[in-house]
Amino acid sequence: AEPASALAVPQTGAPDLTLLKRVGTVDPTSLDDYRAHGGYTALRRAFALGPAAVIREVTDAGLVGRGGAAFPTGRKWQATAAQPDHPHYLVCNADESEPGTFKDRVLMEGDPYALVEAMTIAAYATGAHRGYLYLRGEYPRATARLTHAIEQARTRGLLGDDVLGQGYAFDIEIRRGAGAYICGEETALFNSIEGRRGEPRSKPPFPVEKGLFGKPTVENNVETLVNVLPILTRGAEAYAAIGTPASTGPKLFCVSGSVARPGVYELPFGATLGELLTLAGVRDGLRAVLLGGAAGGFVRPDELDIPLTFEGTREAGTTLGSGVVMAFDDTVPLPRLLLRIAEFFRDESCGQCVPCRVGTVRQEEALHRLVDRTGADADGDITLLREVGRAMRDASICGLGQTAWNAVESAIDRLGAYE
Ligand code: L3W
Ligand code: SF4
Repeated sequence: AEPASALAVPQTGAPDLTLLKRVGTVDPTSLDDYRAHGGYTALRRAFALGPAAVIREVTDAGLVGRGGAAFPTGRKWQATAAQPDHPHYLVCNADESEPGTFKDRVLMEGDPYALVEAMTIAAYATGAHRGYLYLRGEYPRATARLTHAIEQARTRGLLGDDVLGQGYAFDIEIRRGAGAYICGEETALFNSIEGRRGEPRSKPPFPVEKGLFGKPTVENNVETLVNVLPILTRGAEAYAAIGTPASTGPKLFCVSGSVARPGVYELPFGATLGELLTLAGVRDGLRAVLLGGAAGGFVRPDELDIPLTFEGTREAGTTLGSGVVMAFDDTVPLPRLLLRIAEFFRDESCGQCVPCRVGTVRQEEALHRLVDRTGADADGDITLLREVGRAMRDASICGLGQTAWNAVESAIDRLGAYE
């Protein structure tokens, strides 16, 4: 049986601009059914427009990356397309591993052909003829669905040497992760595909210039790519009318924890945290909400009017990340929760750079003392946490170390976790 993991909340007036519109409706194993639900109209439009105009549409739509960093997708595509070095590669980051994130799984399991079509458009726009889909190893159903969809698309001339009879060659290879969170970092992911240790590389150079196999590479998250379909079928202007000027379009939110109806919710950017939690049925006694996952930060119950946009969360001193909203009521022991987050980062650190390798251990030790109350000096441990956190943020090579102290810091400063 299918898990009840997708709760589509269509936006008023723009049902054909939603990302989840086919999830739960279309047969995910049938290419014919995908086409009957509007599939492959976006690719046809892309071929009619040509690569430069496709990039312009994506740029005008204001699409930014949905993996957490919100980098403008059109700029990334343009930079890759302009590289004289060849071949160009497309990599779809489906190594969804941020604690509390499960939106890409819902898209891949429920509407796999949408990702195949979107990857084909991204590759066409950026001059790539080979795409890699790096899929989280713990997602067997998504792997089976995408494997089947890719095979069917190949059989029907939608992948291969002559896509849709347009003389354009493109194919997709699936690579499965093996359980390491760090392989979701784009350059560690490239190393993993290349058969090396999954360790991040120093940036710059950015992947658009030197990525997979040292070649120009466009790397996008699953949700980012799926957004390209409504942009092309409805046009940049209609798409950009959704949300706010700085955060355009629809967004998927992963709601879990102390709520009656956990699941993936789709809302236009700009809805408030409180509106989303009301939809999910927030329980009495709400103590805190973790926004953006383990790499994000906590907010208080009196801050539920924060708008769910990149700029709104930034102004509120927190982050939207990849759309994680985890609610905790007052039965959850906060110090233990923080210790669990610290254990996660210590476990997942690749160990390549000292601030993160040592800092995540020191952070966990201090949080242990605070939980067990074995430390002689709680204030001293909090001072130590701040110093270690600053070193990790300032001196770590990649986002894992740079964000490993975010949640703990916000719990101390916003929630008074150890008062
Ligand atoms: C060309 C430049 N490209 C930046 C590219 C860069 C990358 C993207 C974002 O992710 C987030 C963090 C957490 N020319 C460029 C350029 N780029 N400058 O833009 O880059 P960056 O470095 O800002 O971020 P990042 O390292 O890619 C950090 C989130 O990731 N995170 C975990 C996420 C987990 C999931 C999941 O499970 N699905 O997404 C942990 O840190 O929110 O904001 O492509 O190459 N000048
Ligand atoms: Fe590895 Fe952590 Fe350094 Fe990133 S910050 S490269 S995960 S040790």
